[in-house]
Amino acid sequence: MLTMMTRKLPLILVLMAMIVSTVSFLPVQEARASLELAYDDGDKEARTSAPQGGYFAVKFSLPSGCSMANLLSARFYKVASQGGGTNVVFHILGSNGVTELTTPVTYDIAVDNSWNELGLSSKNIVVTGDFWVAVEYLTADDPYLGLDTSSVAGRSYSGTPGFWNPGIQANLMIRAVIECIGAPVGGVVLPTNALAILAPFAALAGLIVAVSAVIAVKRRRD
Ligand SMILES: [Ca+2]
Repeated sequence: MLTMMTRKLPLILVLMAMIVSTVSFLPVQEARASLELAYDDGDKEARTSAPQGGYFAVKFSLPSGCSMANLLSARFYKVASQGGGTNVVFHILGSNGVTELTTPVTYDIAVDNSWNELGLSSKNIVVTGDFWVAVEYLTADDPYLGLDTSSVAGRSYSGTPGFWNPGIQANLMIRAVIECIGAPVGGVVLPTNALAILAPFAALAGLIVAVSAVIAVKRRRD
């Protein structure tokens, strides 16, 4: 009786592992959902603006576990200003802070005291490491950009591409929204439930137990 139970056990474990693997497929897909990269804390203490032809930029790094991503949008927190023109030009730059990853996009920062979001998903921009979101001012001192002075993440720059000044002692309120590409390897830092991350490992553990049990049964027969 005991021997029969032992023989059935590996089959049950294999079935359990298969079920867990199937279930884990859906949460892992969820883990690829969009992720906002931010170095500011979301609360502005001040504002800033650039001269005509000047740039502001934030240098972004992909989170660990994400080696490649689609850039879905760029965000700019506008503080109310009295000026006329609010058009700026967004430049998406590669890790060297110079190479344009897409044709620059002119965008109207229209909404006061709010995040203004430039959709970029149709541009199919793929980033594989650090990248920059730079904003070129067409009008002197307009629009005002939110400034988070609570900390200094060291990600904010002024100047022009290739001549970046890292001396801003605050965080410019420019953000990027990405979507990681490819299956996460060894877990990923995206905000998702723990089951999504642990399920593939649980399935693997189940398989190892099942294989060990089969070997044990075979040895007993020998
Ligand atoms: Ca703040």
